Amino acid sequence: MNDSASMYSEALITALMNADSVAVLTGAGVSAESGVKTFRDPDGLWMKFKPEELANFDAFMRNPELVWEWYNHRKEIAASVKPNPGHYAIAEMESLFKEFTLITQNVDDLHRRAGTSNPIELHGNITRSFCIDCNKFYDKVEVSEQQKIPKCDCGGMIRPDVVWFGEMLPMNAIQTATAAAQDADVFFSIGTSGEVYPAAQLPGIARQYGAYVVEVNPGKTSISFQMNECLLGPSGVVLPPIIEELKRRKLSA
Ligand code: BJW
Ligand code: ZN
Repeated sequence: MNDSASMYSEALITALMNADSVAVLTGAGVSAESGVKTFRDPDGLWMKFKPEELANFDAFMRNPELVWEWYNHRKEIAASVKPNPGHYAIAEMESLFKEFTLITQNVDDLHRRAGTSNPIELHGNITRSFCIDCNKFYDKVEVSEQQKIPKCDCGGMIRPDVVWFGEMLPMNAIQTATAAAQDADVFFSIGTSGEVYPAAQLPGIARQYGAYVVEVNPGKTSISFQMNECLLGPSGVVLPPIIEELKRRKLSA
């Protein structure tokens, strides 16, 4: 395995030059340079908040007001920050390969805002909500001092459209993501600790099916051992030079 502090290998560039199909899995680390907190880093969200009190359905039923307060706060942060060079480098990859799939665990919508056309959102999207009784989807929900928990036309409680622990991932999303991992010639795992399943299985599936698998992360993770190459550094620093080099080689090929 090649471990390098941000410098990519010639093997990676060769694999990318020969690749028809590239897939990328991202996690919270990709948005860190935009100012969105990760979950499990020393200053991450789970250091301050308990997942069991906020990110599962029972917690929502016990205290919907608290859960909504937390998600409204995060919605405001997501809306106020901007995509960073890592998001933009990933968005550029779309035009460089015959097939490109972006699979994200992030709910902040920053990949779409950076120009990725059809991100597969494994854990939902914080900008959307739905009614727990009739499943009606809402793009915008109103909360106020009087109404701290948004209510549906049917009277049911509305919840954020995110996937909490113990909940199934959207079937179509996980199926498409698994197929993309199986089909990929090169697979990137970027800014994720690899702690949460089933997303954390995807790099291993890609490797098993023959992809060249690359991790981009400032540190080692619990899935680093599955990689062909680990690029140690922030994604906004590591990715842009790879894309620039690839574009240069493709132009002169
Ligand atoms: C940088 C950086 C920079 C920093 N550049 N990088 C198999 C085995 C074991 C357990 C399970 C299993 N299958 C299912 C489970 C249970 C559970 C699970 O995985 N538990 C584990 C924690 C043990 N999974 C589930 O419950 C899932 N559902 C499911 O499997 O359904 C089927 C089922 C149902 C019932 C019973 C059994 C099966 C659902 C998981 C839902 C996860 N939801 C959350 C919250 C989403 C909403 C929200 O945002 O509020 O998703 S939890 C949280 O973790 C969020 C993230 O998407 C997810 C992953 O985190 P991520 O993105 O990796 O972030 P971090 O913080 O962990 O890592 C950041 C990384 O970035 C670090 O490595 C940094 O170094 C790095 N970094 N700066 C690049 N600049
Ligand atoms: Zn309803």
